[in-house]
Amino acid sequence: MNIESIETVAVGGWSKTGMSLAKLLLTLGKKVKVTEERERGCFSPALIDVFARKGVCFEFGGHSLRFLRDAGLLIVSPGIDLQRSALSAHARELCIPAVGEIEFCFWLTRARCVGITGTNGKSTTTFLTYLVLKEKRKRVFLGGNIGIPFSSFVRRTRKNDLIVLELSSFQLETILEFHPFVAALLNIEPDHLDRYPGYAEYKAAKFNIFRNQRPDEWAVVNERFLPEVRQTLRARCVPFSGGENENVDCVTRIAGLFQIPRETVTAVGAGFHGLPHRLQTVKKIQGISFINDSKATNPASTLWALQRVKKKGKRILLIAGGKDKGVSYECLRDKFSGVKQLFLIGESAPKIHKAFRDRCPAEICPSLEEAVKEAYRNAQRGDVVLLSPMCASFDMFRNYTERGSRFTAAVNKLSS
Ligand code: UMA
Repeated sequence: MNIESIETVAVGGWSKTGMSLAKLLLTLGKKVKVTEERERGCFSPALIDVFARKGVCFEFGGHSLRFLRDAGLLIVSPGIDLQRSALSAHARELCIPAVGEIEFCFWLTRARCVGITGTNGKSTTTFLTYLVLKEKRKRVFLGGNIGIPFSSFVRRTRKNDLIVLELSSFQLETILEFHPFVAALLNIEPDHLDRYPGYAEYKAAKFNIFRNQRPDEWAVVNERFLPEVRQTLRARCVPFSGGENENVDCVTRIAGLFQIPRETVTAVGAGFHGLPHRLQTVKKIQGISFINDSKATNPASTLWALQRVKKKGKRILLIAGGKDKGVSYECLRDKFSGVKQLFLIGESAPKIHKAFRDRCPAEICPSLEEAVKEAYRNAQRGDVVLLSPMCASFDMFRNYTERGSRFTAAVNKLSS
């Protein structure tokens, strides 16, 4: 794509990605227009003003055809579903290419990308991969779904650098030519079924990571999914075992491609104590441990957390619920033996209550803070109060980090 000839670029969504894209486009000398479905009142006026003064035009409260008329390219944030949004119809009518941020940034870099996708554990794997590659290479960048937009650093990347990207299915929906030098598929479990017609479509979006790869590139694939992806692969395939330690196995395979030995992965792993909001111990109060696993936004992720906590022989008081993503919770019914009591919050509380009420005592709480208090009241020395919601956070919080921080604050309040 020849972006030099494009004068005006439209950006869909005024959030982390949209802001970062607007900044990047301004430095590239483009005229920038931002279109956002929510009303202006939802956003910081001061921030809008900073960008408006630099010439950025805004449209809030919807996406109109008129606003896009003079744009030569549309770049969308991952949260925008092009299958449903009016933006795609407008772009088609105006014959404007519509791409995602990952694709656009890929056009701007000559560095090699290591892309990692999967349903669960991809942030941890991506971060660990970044740390391991840093052991050998000076210039390694980290970004993507992990919370650092690619557009925020792409201009600093150079030819021999490495870019480690966590890639969500949303980001992989809107690629055209993007092809990582190493593409890794960690695992796939039902998730985001509120966005996709079914599990097959969700998986297909993930498999896009391999779509444009070249024969001299690498596909690192969990062997459980090999039969399904084999036909898509054009790159050289490196399978890894999809067992208990799939995160570390995957990182070890990626490291091997850069001649980094297993021992380095083990050493880096030993010094890495996990990411915030992922099975993070907040504190112990009167022998009761409080664990923040707000990042668990689907049942498979919560199952993983339950298994880890159960291994230590602890009884669990589980706080769950949030924005339902159309997935079934039934797969967890037989795995609930270690759960002593369930405290439910958010939109999905009635649905989860129905699925588990015959398995363990379950109650619906009006807020996360109330759920924390209730769980504490019911816990005994040696128990674990675990926030592992199985759902997205957007019904009650800005994102999973805000949910995790509110949990931590509520726990801290118990002991103050
Ligand atoms: N919007 C529109 N029109 C629409 C739909 C949405 O204008 O039709 C607006 C929304 O009102 C919002 C913006 O577009 O203001 C959407 O932004 P976004 O949801 O893409 O949010 P960002 O803050 O840019 O965050 C995104 C990723 N969010 C999603 O994929 C939902 C972040 O992943 C990512 O960290 C960030 O880019 C940086 O790359 C979060 C996530 O929940 C962590 N990811 C999902 C997951 O991990 O399961 C995929």
